[in-house]
Amino acid sequence: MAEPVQTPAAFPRRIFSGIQPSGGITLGNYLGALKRFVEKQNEGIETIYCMVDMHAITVWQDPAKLRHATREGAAAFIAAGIDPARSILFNQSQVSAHAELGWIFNCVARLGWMNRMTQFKDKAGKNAEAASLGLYAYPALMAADIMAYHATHVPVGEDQKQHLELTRDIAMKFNHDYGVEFFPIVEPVIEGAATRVMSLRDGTKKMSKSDPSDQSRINLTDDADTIAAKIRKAKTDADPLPDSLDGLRDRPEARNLVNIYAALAGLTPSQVVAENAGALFGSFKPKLADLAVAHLSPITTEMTRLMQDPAEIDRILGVGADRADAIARPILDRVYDITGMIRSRR
Ligand code: AQP
Repeated sequence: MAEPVQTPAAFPRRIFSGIQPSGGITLGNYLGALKRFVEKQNEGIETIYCMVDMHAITVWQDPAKLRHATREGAAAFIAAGIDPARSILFNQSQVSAHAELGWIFNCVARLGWMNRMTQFKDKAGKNAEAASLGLYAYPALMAADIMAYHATHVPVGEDQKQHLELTRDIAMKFNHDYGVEFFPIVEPVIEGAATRVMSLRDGTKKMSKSDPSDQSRINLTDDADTIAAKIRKAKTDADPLPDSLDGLRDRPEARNLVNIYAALAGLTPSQVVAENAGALFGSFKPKLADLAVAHLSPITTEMTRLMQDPAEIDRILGVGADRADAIARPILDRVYDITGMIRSRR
């Protein structure tokens, strides 16, 4: 679709992003998303972050586990450096504007667009008939999450790129159909050396919270020994590291470990390869394990401390939800007005 004429002054830079409490937060979520969220907050941009619990229930979640994962995810945000006084941090279901705008976007998004979403195909698998309607509609709710705040930039991992393109299409169609310049056209922010962290067991598969194998991922709750053991057992090959990235083209597992090292060390993958040319994995893996433990252990320790006071986490999420609602409600009221819905309650 063609880019509409934008009025940038009308849409000040605002960041929104979220993580599903569909399990524990992984190294993939951390490097692809959470670490970036902290950087954006520290750049002084207005940042709104969310545990997207309504997205999580698009596949079955045990209620007690969902509650725990939501709190644990919030603890991970704070432990990683999100300051709830500077960023808005809340859980999605406490701000009903998400669901309300989600419905309106269900009526804007076209079936043909939704049918192209590869994440639905991956998650629904062969038995798509048995998948929930929510899983299919997920990207329209995600568009609503972002547009409820007129967010202009969304830091995400590579896997969310297609959903952000759909968000742009929905915003453009809404603006076009109603003859307004109401929604901004969002920019994906996909940055860094590890925008797609792969499974430790299969370098062609994304590292994921819901992978049945715990060995496939590093969780932010893993202790130092577990992290080291998972990296030691990570699938690799017998060849040494090459002296340039070209030499990793057909070696997805090796490339993955190099990318993880680069993201944790604040280097580029080329620098990591140049510094470790000729090294065998027998020596590279312990270096990577030390780096991962040094980086993640303080976060894990702080998460454990925060989780000892769940009521305080709930309080922080409640305050964040009030602040989020104060931004989203007037935007939603305008949407009802634009779409012709009578609002006459006192
Ligand atoms: N492997 C990954 N590498 C880099 N970034 C990743 N993200 C997810 N996996 C990786 C990014 O993390 C943010 C939150 O993702 P999500 O919780 O909304 O859902 P997801 O993308 O479906 O992540 P998971 O871990 O695979 O969850 P499940 O297993 O429940 O589906 C997003 O910015 C995402 O790009």
